[in-house]
Amino acid sequence: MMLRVLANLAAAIPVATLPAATLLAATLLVAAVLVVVIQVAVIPGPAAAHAILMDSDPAARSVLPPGPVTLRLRFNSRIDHQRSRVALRVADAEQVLPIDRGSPADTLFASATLTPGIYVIRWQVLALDGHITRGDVLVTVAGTAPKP
Ligand SMILES: [Cu+2]
Repeated sequence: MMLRVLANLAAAIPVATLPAATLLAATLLVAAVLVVVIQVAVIPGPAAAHAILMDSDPAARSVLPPGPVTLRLRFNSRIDHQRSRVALRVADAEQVLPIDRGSPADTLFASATLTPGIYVIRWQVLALDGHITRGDVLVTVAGTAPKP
């Protein structure tokens, strides 16, 4: 992103306004190249800065009673809520849950009403480094469903 900004700045300078602009453009190009070199040198591996699930509520493999529940998934980094997804899988049916708009930068909140069964909370998030990660949180809802 920084590189693109610098490159656009360099490209936007008209060649006719030489020579100060040339010097500036050259400086910006050198800076842009340096940014790339530094980025390549600093990034330790493909897993850097991916969003990793830190904890969830309900916790993985927990057993909870039926009824309304607020799901909370907290990650190690900020995530793009618009391009992230939480779905609930039960008995081969998948339901995408709306993500609460007020969710903090590193957390997804979503609400659901659960009846007894084995659920997979399937999350997919876009971290700010542009990488998508996904995972499952398995929970069991035990007990008798409330009578309608
Ligand atoms: Cu990443």
